[in-house]
Amino acid sequence: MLTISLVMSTVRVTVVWAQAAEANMAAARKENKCFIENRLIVWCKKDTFDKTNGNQGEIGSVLDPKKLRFMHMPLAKLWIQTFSWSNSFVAATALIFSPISGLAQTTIDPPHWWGDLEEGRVEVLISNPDWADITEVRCQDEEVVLEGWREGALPGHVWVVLDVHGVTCPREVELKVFRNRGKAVRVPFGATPSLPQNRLDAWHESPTMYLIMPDRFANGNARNDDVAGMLERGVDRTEMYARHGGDLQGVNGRLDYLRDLGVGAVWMTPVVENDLAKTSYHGYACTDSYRVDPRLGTLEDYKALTREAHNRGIRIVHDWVPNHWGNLHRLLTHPVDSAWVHQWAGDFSEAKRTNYRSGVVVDPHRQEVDLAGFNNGWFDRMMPDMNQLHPDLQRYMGTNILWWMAEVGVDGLRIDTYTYGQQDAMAALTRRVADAFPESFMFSEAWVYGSAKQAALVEGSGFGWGDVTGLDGAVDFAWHFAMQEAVEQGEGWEHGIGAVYEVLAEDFLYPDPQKLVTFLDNHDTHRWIAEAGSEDKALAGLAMLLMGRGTPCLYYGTELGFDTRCEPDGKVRQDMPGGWAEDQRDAFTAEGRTADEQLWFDHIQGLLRIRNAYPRAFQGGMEHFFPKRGVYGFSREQDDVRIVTLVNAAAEERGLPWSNLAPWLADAIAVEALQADGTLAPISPRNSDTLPPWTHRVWLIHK
Ligand SMILES: [Ca+2]
Ligand SMILES: [Ca+2]
Repeated sequence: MLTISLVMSTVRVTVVWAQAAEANMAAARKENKCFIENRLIVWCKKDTFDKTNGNQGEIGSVLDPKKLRFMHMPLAKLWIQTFSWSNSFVAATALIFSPISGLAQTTIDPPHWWGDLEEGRVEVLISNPDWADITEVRCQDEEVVLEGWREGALPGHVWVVLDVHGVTCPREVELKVFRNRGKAVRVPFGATPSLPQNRLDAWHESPTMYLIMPDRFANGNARNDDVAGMLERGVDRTEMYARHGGDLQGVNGRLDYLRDLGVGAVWMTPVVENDLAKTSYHGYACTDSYRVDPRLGTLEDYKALTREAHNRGIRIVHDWVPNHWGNLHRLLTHPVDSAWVHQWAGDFSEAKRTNYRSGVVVDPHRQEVDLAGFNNGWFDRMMPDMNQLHPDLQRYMGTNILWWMAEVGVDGLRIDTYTYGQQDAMAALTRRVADAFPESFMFSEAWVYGSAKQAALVEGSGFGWGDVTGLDGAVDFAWHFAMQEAVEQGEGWEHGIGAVYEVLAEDFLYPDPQKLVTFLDNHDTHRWIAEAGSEDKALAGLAMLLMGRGTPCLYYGTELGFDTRCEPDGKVRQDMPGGWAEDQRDAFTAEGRTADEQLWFDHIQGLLRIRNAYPRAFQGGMEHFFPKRGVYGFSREQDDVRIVTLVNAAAEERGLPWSNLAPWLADAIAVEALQADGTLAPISPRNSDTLPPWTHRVWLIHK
């Protein structure tokens, strides 16, 4: 009897300790302080989180690794271990009182698949932290064939390969997961014969893209502003790093505004779940790869937005982040395999951070330690660096992005921090996407210096990874930096406006330079109007962006004259006036805009009206002349119309370089010039005409 009591006490103490450990873990999770070390999630007791930018700060001591072995162990497994410590009668008695087992949620990634996507073959990952003892997986169905299964490297995961190519009608089947104890658990899985008809035609045009941070654009559904169960609750529009309540429904409700402006594609910062305790409104710290963040809406909201956009001829670009996840991603808090994340010894420190030097990926003289530091370092302390070379992870990521494309019908992918992923693995991943959805438009974000480094990633360039990535284009940082130089230095041979010319002269590097995504600003830079430094410079830059070569991308709010500096980045992610019911005015309507806002709106709308009236001119080539005494110009052509853009980057009034303009005007029967209010007016260009400093002209030459 005494023995039994002693064992009972041991069990009780173990239970209490395990519950305390679980509570510690929950507390640490709440405080958003953890990272992965070896096979374990290491929860930190304290750190000095810098509230101003949310990125910096040293993490303090970690919990005793010996205890972590138990902390990481699912409680159900701890109970099983308890069996071996005591006699089965006592343990069985204790189990009766156990309220814990079986509470964890089961997930299946992806939850469904299509018979005609990758020939209907898919590998799914079924996970439940309580399942440390999976013995078998079965699927008894005539049309869905289970080809094989295997356990994950760490407990509570099982990979299952399914073949659904023979599915004749949409169906939901049950995958049965057997465990050591208890009955089989049924996990539903959906299969459909063919992909949904939710796509536009192949992406051949060069639409004007419009970048939106959905949390900051418009609040279409106040009911999702505060979602129970999320670590960050509620909204605070006075705090730049808090959530503001904008959502997918808000974007959906402003599609007519975007169409009226002339936008042809919407790229939103990531819409997947970002469940961190703070500062995850931006979407780049994914915590569930298969879920729309509930603060932004539901999967149905995302599909409805895409459908409505397509109805207006507007394409949707999905922002994909394969380089890093949020540290609280559900497959990191319940890890599949320790090798999925690049491990660094000790606590997080600056040594663990990536060196951000993108050029090393193509540098023939690089030291390997720099490449490893770049590739494997963490983008941020809350963003563990993912090891895309791991075959399981690479397949998981590829399947995941195909699922989004198929399910939602998105038209394109913007791939975040593309160079930071391991290059061979990233090329394999994007090649897989290009093979499955060849009609889509896929471009990398690669903050590199120089056109050649950009081109090394674009399919068809013939060097670097340019034969295998499947990428249509890249974000054009080379042009972006040259434009900064132009407004800073003005007239110049190789600098200033000369730098813009030199960048464009290197377009021979790309199979189709029109597919480079040009931009003046985005959510990580100063807003263009602030960067340009004067209204004239900013207007000229916008004309060069929207009339120039490439697929231009506007950052939301530029059309209203937003002019903040990225000091820090929260300041360039402000709310659109009128996006919230409580706003005093609605700048989405002409009546709600100030006169100054209307000036910017008219300018951009006028340019886009020309772009949309002559779409083939902007899909094709460009002719330009190198700057003459600070005056630069280029032309685009469609049938009997030539569209000429001129800018004087010099600090003084300059004449027109007539020997360059004469060939463009030789066959002109009429010329119109774009006015400040967005309308066109007839003009008669003359040799004696001059351009004041930093003014621009857009001419329509009818021939
Ligand atoms: Ca909302
Ligand atoms: Ca990386």
